[in-house]
Amino acid sequence: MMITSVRLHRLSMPLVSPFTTSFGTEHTREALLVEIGAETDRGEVTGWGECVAMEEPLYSPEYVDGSIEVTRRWLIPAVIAAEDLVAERVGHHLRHVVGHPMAKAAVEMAVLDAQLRAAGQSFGDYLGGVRRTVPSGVSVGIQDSIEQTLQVVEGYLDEGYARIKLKIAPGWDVEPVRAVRHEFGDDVLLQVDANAAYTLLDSPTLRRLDDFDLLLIEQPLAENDLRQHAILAGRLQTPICLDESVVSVVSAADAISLGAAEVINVKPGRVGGYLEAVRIHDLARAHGIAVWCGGMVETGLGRSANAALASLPGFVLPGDISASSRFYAEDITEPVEMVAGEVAVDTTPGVGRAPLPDLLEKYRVSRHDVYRR
Ligand code: SMG
Ligand code: MG
Repeated sequence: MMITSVRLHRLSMPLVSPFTTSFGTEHTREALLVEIGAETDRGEVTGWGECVAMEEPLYSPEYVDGSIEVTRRWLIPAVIAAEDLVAERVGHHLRHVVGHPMAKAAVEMAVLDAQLRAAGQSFGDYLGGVRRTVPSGVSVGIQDSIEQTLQVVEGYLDEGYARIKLKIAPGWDVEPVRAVRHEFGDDVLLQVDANAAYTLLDSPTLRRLDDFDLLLIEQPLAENDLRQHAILAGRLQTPICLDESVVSVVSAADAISLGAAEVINVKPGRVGGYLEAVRIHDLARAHGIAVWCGGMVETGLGRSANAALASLPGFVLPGDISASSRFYAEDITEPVEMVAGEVAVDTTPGVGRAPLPDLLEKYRVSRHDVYRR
């Protein structure tokens, strides 16, 4: 294909309620979308990608304004210069730029969306999905009180979510988990996410979580602490799942061989794209390591693409793939719905959803016309 135009859209979307993690509180999602116009042998198509970098570099080093800059100055010029552009080679064309996996992932997603729209193939079919719906888990932020936590969890269970993930931080761990287990019983699929807030010295506290039959504990220690995660794994019964630490298939291979991860949270943005995400899925599956699809508070665009990824056979645990309504009163695409604990995988060509023009305009704070042929 030949790229004929590239536009970046920076959006500011209010969240239905503040989302607090061990690293901060979000009130809005500062989303970044990549729109690529392309000429293919089957005509003109538009492809959309979503960059999952957050407003501030607190979850990972990337942040929205930096992603706009690196995409505009280095990533787009590199793909424009490529001959015979196909999605499978985007990663290769961008390999000289160090880091910035979330920005690269968004460019690759937009090219892949365009390519699949032209080919008439859905994201799920292309990636190798084997399910029509995927189980929908919900991520519950840190609340002001145990009482409020129980109320919020009850609401999500009543809606039908298949799994609850509680965000934890030092001082907010054993008690909320105990309360939720006690109130809702042993059948609730329950897990926790620390977003790297602990150190190995906290292992006595973390070991107390073994009493609550959690599916996993996600990213207890810092991003670079692979060896320490392996040591912690020997001290806990609760399986350790890595999120922030796994930034590529190489780091997934390191984590698996070190015994640092019994489970991996796969987020396409964090690892540089959906194609690298599939490689991690394949590697983990070959090692008998479970994976599940993480979430980055995506709009309907990224949410739909994540559901497609989660339909691959190695995604054996419910993902952080909730309904649009979990975060947004109004999404910029047709909203993603959760029905009886499942989200349907879109089957129309490409990602299957695109921003609705008037909503895109409503929530857009800036537009960057990066390229026009
Ligand atoms: O999209 O459902 C979602 C959010 C899931 O908790 C979630 N994501 O570390 O896994 C994680 C966090 C990263 C974003 S926190 C603002
Ligand atoms: Mg996480």
